[in-house]
Amino acid sequence: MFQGYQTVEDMIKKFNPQASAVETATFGMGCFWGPEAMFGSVPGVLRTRVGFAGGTSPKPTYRHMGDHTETVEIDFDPAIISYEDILRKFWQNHYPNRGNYKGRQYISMLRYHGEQQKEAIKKVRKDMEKNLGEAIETEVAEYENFTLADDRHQKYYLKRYPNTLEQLQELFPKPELLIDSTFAARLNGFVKGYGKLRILKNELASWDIEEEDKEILLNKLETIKW
Ligand code: MHO
Repeated sequence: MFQGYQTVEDMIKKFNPQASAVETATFGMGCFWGPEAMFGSVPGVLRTRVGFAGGTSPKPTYRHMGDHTETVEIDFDPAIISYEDILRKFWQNHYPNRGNYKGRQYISMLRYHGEQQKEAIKKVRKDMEKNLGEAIETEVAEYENFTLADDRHQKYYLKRYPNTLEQLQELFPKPELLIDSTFAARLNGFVKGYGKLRILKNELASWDIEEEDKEILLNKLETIKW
């Protein structure tokens, strides 16, 4: 049986597709479980995690979020998917003008990392407003902080499949390994109805990792009972 490893860096080198550059996107679009699954299924997305951002209160948690918002954070390879593509998916997959019916917990929110992302937001926002026929109310500001939510919220839909999770735990025996695994992000999307097994298999073939490690992941796909 595969013995696992000690650090997240080891896991990333072994099992995640290697990217020449990594960019981060931070956003809120309602309950964070769903968008984590959706973005997790997208080729070019390397890692997904959920937490709290956009507020000022210290040490936010799910029960005591203060003025923070449920937030999804993704690391992606800009050579495969652009930040503009991510923004289009973001606005196409939620209605940004619902108002703040539950305080700030579920507001539509973007936190940009750098000037390029800021400009991309302005540009895509204009296109999206044209499509929507109304002004978009998404709150936009510079990224300041992100606090990881407790473990039960990470890859939430995957966690509803204890059998699958048990099999993945052989490869990713610690919570932080599961959080940073590209494979786990894809499966979290898959169990929620995003992505296709056949496409995932093809994508795996393109990952820049050792053949024997690809085999380990493919073998998991075959042995997990869906
Ligand atoms: N279960 C809640 C949403 C949870 S999400 C992490 C509901 O459906 O209202 O906010």
